[in-house]
Amino acid sequence: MVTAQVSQAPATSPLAISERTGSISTAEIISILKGEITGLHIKQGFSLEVAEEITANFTRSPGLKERKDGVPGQYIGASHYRKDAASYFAEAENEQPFVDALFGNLVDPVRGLFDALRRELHKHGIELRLASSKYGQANICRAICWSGTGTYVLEPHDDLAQVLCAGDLAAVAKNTVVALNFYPSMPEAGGDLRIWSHKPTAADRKSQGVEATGYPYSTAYLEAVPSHEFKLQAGDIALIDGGFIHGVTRQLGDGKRRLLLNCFFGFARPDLVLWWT
Ligand SMILES: O=C(O)CCC(=O)C(=O)O
Ligand SMILES: [Fe+2]
Repeated sequence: MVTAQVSQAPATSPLAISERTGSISTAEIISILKGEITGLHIKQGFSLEVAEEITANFTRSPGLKERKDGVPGQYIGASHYRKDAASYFAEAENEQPFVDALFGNLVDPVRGLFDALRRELHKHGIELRLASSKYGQANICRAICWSGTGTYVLEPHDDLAQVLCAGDLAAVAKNTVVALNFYPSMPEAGGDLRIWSHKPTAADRKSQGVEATGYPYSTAYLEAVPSHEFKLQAGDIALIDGGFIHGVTRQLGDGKRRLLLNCFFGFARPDLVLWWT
């Protein structure tokens, strides 16, 4: 007798997407933290002049390095991905001057958002701070140009597995991990952020062999899952629930590079929100 192989399609979770032009508000950011919105795209969310200066500072930075952890890209700053607290916070301390130099004497839009959110949460008795340990303190953001060569410059992944495996931050992964992205430079076409209607469970990760990393999910796994594409331009801001699978489409043409400033935050306790990279 032949037993039919039933391959189960991943369970879909609905996406709640909000896209508009203008200034970001702390109320919207808090909606993502609470899991009410899955993705928020603010077009022209920060100044193009600032965006250009950050891009120029990135390009000429002596701190610019090639990633060596299996995710192709060039970066400034530190990533908790596949690291324990000791290595991550030590790296963040070393990188601090290079991250600061990205902003030179500009009024830093990432710090501006952090400060506004901190003030608002404080009114509700909630503290917002950079994650830290005896080894050091997280940076406000990291800057990255992805350089994958397939369909995606950054393969489909979730941002939760890396947090679950980082012992010091694991408490945050029980809640929404918000990924905050600023785009100082974007190509004319492509380089879009695609988010799939699927929030993998531990069992899903295990079935895909990505328990420790959440990266990468195969095209075959995502084939039947609906998705949404954020069409991004320089000066845009995008926030997503990082528990949903997302990836970045290939850049078309050889115009401007795609540069991203990225960080994560989430509730570690009902009265504490931590921020890291
Ligand atoms: O480059 C982007 O738009 C998304 C980046 C991202 O998903 C990440 O850094 O984990
Ligand atoms: Fe991500």
